[in-house]
Amino acid sequence: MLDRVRPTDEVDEIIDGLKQPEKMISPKYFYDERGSQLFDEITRLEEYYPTETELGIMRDNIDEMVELVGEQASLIEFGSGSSLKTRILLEQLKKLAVYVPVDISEEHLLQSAMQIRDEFPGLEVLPVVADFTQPFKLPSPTVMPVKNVVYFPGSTIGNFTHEAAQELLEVMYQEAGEGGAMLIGVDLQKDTDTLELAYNDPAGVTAEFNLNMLRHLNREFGADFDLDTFEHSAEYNEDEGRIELRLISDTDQEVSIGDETISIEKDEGILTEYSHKYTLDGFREMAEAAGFRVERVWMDAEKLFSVQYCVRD
Ligand code: AVJ
Repeated sequence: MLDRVRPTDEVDEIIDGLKQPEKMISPKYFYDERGSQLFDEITRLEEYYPTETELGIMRDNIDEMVELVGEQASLIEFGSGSSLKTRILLEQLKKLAVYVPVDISEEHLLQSAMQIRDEFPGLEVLPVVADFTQPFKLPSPTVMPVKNVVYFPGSTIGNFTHEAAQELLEVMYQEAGEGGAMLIGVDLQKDTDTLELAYNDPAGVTAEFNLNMLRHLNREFGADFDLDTFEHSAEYNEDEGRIELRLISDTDQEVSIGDETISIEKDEGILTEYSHKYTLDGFREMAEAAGFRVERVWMDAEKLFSVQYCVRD
């Protein structure tokens, strides 16, 4: 009967989140096909400054980045490497030993690895299917790398709580290995209006992106959320330095998923994403606690976003 419904681990995880005192669903459920398209659309919005700003920082400082990465490095990307930022880097890093994209979604990873191979014929590309929040084994490239450089663009680190981000930085430190480094995009704290506008675009694309998560859960995990009864909310929590995305129920209701029925009250929210914003000092402290030294920070003129090169001492 439920043969269209996917693995129970994931259903269990979703149910578990909905049973917490504050209901939550992991942001990884944003990204079905439509969700990925909507995110793409978000990155092209005037109000959503991070993508364009990070791209600008990459383009303006690429020579210095290439110099720091050096020759015969292994570039290990946390994430599938489907972005334009990765291409800018690969385009300029002419003497890379190997490029290693790491992602949990095998299909997406292998597809984007094939594309990268196509676009960069001389480059060895060795994708690794793994959950990069846990230590994983690196592949053996044909050319022995001089050092490992972990690349983590897009301020994806912002999705993690400080505790989880700290652990992730420690995994990056391990994967960087002796003499290794990390190149990471980190979004910065700024005025509340700018931040809230970036996640409440007037065209409603972010709202659609947020609501689409429920459509995804309905289709893939047999839930029965009524999308018309939820509203998008994105607020900046100044104390925590993070944008918080929620879906707010406009009525008392029950939702079923798997064998469970979940009661949701009118005005109750389901937390769908944190997007942490850092200060330079705040990020440096965490990088240092993981064993890195921040060697170079590049920013745009308005200091909206940073790209940081951190070395393992
Ligand atoms: C892909 C996690 C970096 O936090 O800005 C954009 C996701 N959510 N608009 C972010 C997102 C809503 C994005 N990250």
